[in-house]
Amino acid sequence: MSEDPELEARLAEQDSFEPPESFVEQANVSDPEIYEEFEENWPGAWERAADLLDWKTEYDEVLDDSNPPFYEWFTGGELNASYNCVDRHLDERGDEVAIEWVGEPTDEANRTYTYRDLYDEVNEFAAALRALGVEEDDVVTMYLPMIPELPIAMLACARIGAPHSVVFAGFSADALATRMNAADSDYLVTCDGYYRRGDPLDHLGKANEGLDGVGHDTETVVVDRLGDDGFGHGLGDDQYDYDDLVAEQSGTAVEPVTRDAEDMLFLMYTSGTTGEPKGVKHTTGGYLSYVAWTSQAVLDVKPEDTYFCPADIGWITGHSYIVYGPLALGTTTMMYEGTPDYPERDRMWEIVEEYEADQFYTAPTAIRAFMKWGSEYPEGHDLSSLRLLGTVGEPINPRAWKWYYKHVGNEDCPIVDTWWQTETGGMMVTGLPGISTMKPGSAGRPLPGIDARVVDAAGEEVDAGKAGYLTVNKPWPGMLRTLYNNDERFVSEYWTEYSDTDSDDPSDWVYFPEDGAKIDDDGYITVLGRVDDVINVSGHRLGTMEIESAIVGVEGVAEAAVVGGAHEVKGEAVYAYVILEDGYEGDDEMEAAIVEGVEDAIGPIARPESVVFTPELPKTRSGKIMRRLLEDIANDEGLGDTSTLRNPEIVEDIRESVQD
Ligand code: 6R9
Repeated sequence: MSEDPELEARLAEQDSFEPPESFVEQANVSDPEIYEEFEENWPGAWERAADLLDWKTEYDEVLDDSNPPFYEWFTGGELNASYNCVDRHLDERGDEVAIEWVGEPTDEANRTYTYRDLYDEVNEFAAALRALGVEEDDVVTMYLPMIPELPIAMLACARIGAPHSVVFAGFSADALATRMNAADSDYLVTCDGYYRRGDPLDHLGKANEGLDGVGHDTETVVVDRLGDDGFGHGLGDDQYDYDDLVAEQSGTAVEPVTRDAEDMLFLMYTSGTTGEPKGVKHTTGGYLSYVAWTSQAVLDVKPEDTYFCPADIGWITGHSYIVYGPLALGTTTMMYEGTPDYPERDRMWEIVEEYEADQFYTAPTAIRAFMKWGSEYPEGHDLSSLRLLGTVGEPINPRAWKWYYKHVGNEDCPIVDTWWQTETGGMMVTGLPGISTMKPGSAGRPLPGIDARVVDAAGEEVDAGKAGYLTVNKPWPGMLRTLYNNDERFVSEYWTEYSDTDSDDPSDWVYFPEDGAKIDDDGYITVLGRVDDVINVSGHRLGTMEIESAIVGVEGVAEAAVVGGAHEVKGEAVYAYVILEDGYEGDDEMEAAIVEGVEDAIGPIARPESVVFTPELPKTRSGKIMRRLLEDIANDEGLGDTSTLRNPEIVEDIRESVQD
């Protein structure tokens, strides 16, 4: 598969691709009628998703929409998520692999959990959590990297009806404390450390620092990941060793508690327009059916597959499409601890080859990095086991799409470009791989049963080719139910722009995801990116307000504005414009202090790509910072309309300092 100029030229010109015949023949979903089926029988067709689960008590109603936007799905139904992801597979698949874990160090053995092993450890840890005092509905926080104890702890919580709140391990101590305080969470599961590009990282030190900022008593379980490489923090009061707790419960079985369909399965904090992260609440019945259904229909997951998504479980993608979706279907899900370039830039392909992965689901930022590194890395491996490729997290440009299609998929695998959000629980706009024509750069049509549209500011659908805003005009089972303890903010964040908030008619309520989009004549949607103050760095959502408040917290900083600017690999990068107090110098030291301030408050992913010191910020006459202008400067795209600007001359000054 070396560079063939003729082939390259053909690919460059081709703007639509049919699903490969070999794929269509075996696809889980191959009948195009499915779109009509959902349209004609809505919401009844959603039973198809619920039918993928084992219910302890059948539900009475598919959808209760009597109190929009507080929709309820599969009401009256009862089930347990841990039972559905583990126990029910034991009879037929007890000896099959549930989780295949690959650590970053290459000289370390992988860890394989069959469904039976997973059952044992989930039960033992569930018993241990109970022994610690965890009761049904207590929020358990997890601050864990990509180690098997993370999904085990999630499933153990689900078993005893304790919602989990997973905090991405790359987030800072402050971020951990904020989330534990917001959820009033008394329990933490964390670990001593993990490996990054060959070096052990001290994680417990960071967790302990976070715990110092938690305003109530806590109990902490610590997983020993590093062994001899650990940092010797020891265990404090109210801290317990994971292995000891599990050993004490050896062989204990815990009856899965019966949960209502609408009971909370987990919380996930995500960035929004204001500084406070939002606690997105997902439920047991609707969420689990939705991720099982989309894993089956879009990722084409079958029980005998080995499915590989190298995302982090600390993000929603990992919750839905490493843990809950694949395990609900009884497949083998892979976990990889480290970075894709360690020890070499072919680590992903080495794993795909060794474990004969059937699917590979990653973010465009990773694909852009692979492309930059060169096609020799995937070409050095036998990737013929792959049947389907997927992308998630940000728009993918056609060039990267085609590179992925050719050099990873060998033109043999459909690509699903899946648009969705933490709030939507699962995929919303994407092709069905056995049915849909693929158009690189466009996510595709909304999935069956999903009523997504592209509208103008007045809510009218826009013509093909015109940019507008994405909306979702009907509820769906995987949707968030509210923001934790904050129904008001739930309504104001998602349900005001296009809804009649006085109405109790569900057709007057429209979900607004805060993304821009356009639609073509075939109904294919191209998502253009966020229209709020959220920056998408390497597929990770970061709030500008959170970053700005971190910068303003640095001594000597008077004011800051943060915007996203285009970045070759990350998609967007953080650009910070900073005004200093009198008497402070915009020197390297100050820049380092600002970068450190951001890393401490949020984590290294939010680190500014560049810090520009400026005497003023461009503002409108009403005093609003003109972010669009700063974005243009970051992207060097000209200055747009400066006529409403209070201080137009400042723009040129900023531009000059960026170019310095
Ligand atoms: C799953 C996830 C959500 C935001 C979303 C949008 C962007 C996600 C995309 C995409 C274009 C895609 N986004 N998938 N943009 N094409 N296929 O990423 O959740 O972290 O909550 O981010 O990501 O802007 O609003 P989350």
